[in-house]
Amino acid sequence: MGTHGYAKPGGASVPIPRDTGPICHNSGSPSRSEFAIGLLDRETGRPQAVSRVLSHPAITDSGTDASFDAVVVGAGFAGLYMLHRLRELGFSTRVYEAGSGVGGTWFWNRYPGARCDVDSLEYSFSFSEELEREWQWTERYASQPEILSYLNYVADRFDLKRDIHFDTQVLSAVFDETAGRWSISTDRGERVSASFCIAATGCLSAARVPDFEGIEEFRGMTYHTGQWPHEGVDFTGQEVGVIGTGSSAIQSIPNIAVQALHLFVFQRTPNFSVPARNGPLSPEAVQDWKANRAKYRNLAKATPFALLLEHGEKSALEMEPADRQLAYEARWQRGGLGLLATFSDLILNKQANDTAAEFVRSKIRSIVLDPTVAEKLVPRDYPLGTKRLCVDTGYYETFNRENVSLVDLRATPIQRITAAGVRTSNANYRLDSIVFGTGFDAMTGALRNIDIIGRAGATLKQKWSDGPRTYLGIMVAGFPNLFTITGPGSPSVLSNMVVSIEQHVDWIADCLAYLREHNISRIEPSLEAENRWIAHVNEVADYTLFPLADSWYTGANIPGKPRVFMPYIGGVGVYRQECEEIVAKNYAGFVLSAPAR
Ligand code: N01
Repeated sequence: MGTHGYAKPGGASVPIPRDTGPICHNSGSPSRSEFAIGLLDRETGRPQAVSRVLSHPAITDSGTDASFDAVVVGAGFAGLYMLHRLRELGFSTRVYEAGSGVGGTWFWNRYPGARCDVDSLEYSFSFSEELEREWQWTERYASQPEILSYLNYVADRFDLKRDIHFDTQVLSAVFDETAGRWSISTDRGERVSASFCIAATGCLSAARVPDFEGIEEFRGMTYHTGQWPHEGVDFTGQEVGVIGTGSSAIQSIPNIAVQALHLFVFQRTPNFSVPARNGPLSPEAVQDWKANRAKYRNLAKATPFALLLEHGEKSALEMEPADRQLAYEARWQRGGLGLLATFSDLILNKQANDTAAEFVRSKIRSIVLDPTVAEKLVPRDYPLGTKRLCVDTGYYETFNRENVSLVDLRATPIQRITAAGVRTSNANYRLDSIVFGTGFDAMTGALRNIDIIGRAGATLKQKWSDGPRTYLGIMVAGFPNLFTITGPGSPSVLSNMVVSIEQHVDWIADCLAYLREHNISRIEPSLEAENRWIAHVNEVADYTLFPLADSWYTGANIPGKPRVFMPYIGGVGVYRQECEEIVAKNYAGFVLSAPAR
């Protein structure tokens, strides 16, 4: 058993289990399968049939168009860096990307006000010192257009686009046991084979519109924040409804409100949000970062969330109330996610969390002038931070505008969407446009949308029917040579994604180099290692307050999705150390096999 692990209150730790056991390989063949697609028509913004399902034939390795060492699915931060590393190692690689350009999340999420709520200097690649010297971020938090420009700059600078097939969706990936290769088919009819299949599909890329009755009858325009039209949307003179109050809606609502004739915000669950306090980056901050980048990058890697937050070491409950209040106020004034790190136990101890939650509640009451509206905006039924803490610019203030109304769906639920707008249990709202800020089938949706068939004809969908199962969030037992960058079971969405992406990409690239060097053709986790890892992921989550919330972290936002806490909350520092130790022990917990003779 390992000696390091996730720190519990009181200094004890949850040990990370270790495994080296082997598994047997079975044979089997793929079968016909189905592939589900998104809900809003990307060109017209109008709803498509709610459960349109295509079917396509399963494929085998024979008759493929081309062979590669690796196929990478997705050209966001993860896919781009993966391609770069594979190129450096001399692996032939093809990348498939559903969008018409690079960027992934930052290609699709173009809603008004979209920006990252991690500091731009930290939310950027660290692998190239030259790149860091060349690129200038302009604001504390980079806007979506600036991040997309950055990713295009990266793709051009490292000449990555020539290996990326855009506007191409991967439909299936089937492991051919005899050949020991993946067969990958796309919606453009391409079929290629590869020794390694690497999913860089993102954690929040399967946009989701709830199955509202009557949605196809609506005569106005509909938009999803995660599939926003590239040419933008002008809401001037319109009655607009935004459904949802998660991070995306909270960023877009203040911007839509200044355009719309009237904005109705349909809120089911109020969210905690803290001010961003965005602004131009000072030349001093940039200079300091550039002078000390290596030190800052290394520090971030060892922190729980890969963020350079100042982590308070005391319990919130040790403090005198007045001092505690001053500490929260200082974080509130600084802006951003740092509020959650004010004390050491805010995500571990409900009583401690209550002090922070009450602080934010009092802020909401002080900002929102109408006390009835303020009370509706106050979150009550989950601890602060256990649904993703939102970061806003003027969100609560927006409810002081005369052209903004809050519709409390807990009191008056949506009954249906009509031709003219939204009908709740007590009113009809006439709308020109509906914006769905209703989130994503997070962490597993994009992977489940691909027909992935591993050994013995086992499908990933079946394997994950009770929740995702992985080893380290990187690989899945039964699916040899398939890698999932920031997959479920890794810190991913509970960290600065770019840091976690770089860590996974480097781990995978080093792994492929190791396999080549040792003439190993196949790698796959043992079932025992996977089981122990998932038990550990759950055990650690259960030490925190996270499971108390109905969040997308647990799949609770999707009716029928198994309720499992999907990311690893043990901390990126601990996790990185674990990944490195596994490698040092010659890939403990993985089964490595030589080519068949
Ligand atoms: O999605 P969400 P999001 N009827 O799932 C509501 C990242 N991100 O796109 O809470 C009515 O958080 C749902 O209500 P409820 C970030 O990690 C980052 O906003 O389920 N309402 C909720 O209010 C974030 O967490 C950034 O009751 C329904 C909303 O829709 C993640 O992406 C910016 C409903 C969905 O909120 C996802 O954020 C944006 C229904 N049937 C996003 N179904 C930055 O870095 C759902 N809702 C700044």
